[in-house]
Amino acid sequence: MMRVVIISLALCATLTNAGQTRNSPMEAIAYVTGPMQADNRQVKGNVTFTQNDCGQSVHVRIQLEGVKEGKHGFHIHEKGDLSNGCASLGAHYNPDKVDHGAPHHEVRHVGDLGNIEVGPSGTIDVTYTDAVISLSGKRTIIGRGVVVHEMEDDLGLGNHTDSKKTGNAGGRIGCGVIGIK
Ligand SMILES: *[C@@H]1O[C@H](CO)[C@@H](O)[C@H](O)[C@H]1NC(C)=O
Ligand SMILES: *[C@@H]1O[C@H](CO)[C@@H](O)[C@H](O)[C@H]1NC(C)=O
Ligand SMILES: [Cu+2]
Ligand SMILES: [Zn+2]
Repeated sequence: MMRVVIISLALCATLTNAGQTRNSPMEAIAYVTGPMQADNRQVKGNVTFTQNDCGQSVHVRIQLEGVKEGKHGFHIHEKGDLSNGCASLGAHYNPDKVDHGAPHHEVRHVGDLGNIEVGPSGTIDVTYTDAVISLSGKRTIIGRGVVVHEMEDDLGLGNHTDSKKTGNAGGRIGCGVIGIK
């Protein structure tokens, strides 16, 4: 764990001039929309990301409406290309080329943020932190995609053939590109 922290600090340091440390938090936002669903719902909202300094955890705030009640896979995907809607955002952001997992697993894609759980209102406003994603350095999520899935992410624990690749979370009901706020 200590080694991971030191490496991410070193990656951040290459971005700033020698001797300087960044002291303003970085903020990013993704405006999220999705295709009209069969039940006439449409996912809409935003996801904001705040990182107080290099190598620190990222605060993620997810505010969405129009989501079907239940659990939905929520990931960072590798591309920021919406030319073919959510489909062109590519696969889960996975620079380490490892198996899909849960946010708290040792082995996970960088983009694996687990599930969001939406109540009967279809709206959600949830905030949590993640220590693996970053808003700066070589493995920044800026310019990549966020995707809300139709189904629950099985966190790599299911027996479907896609479990270790995507969590078998089904189609993409909402998405956006992460930009600097
Ligand atoms: C994000 O979405 C929420 C809920 O729809 C809205 O209240 C808020 O103003 C939005 N924030 C931004 C920066 O667009
Ligand atoms: C595993 O597969 C079996 C048979 O295909 C299925 O009935 C079961 O629900 C699956 N379990 C999980 C956790 O997906
Ligand atoms: Cu996904
Ligand atoms: Zn994944």
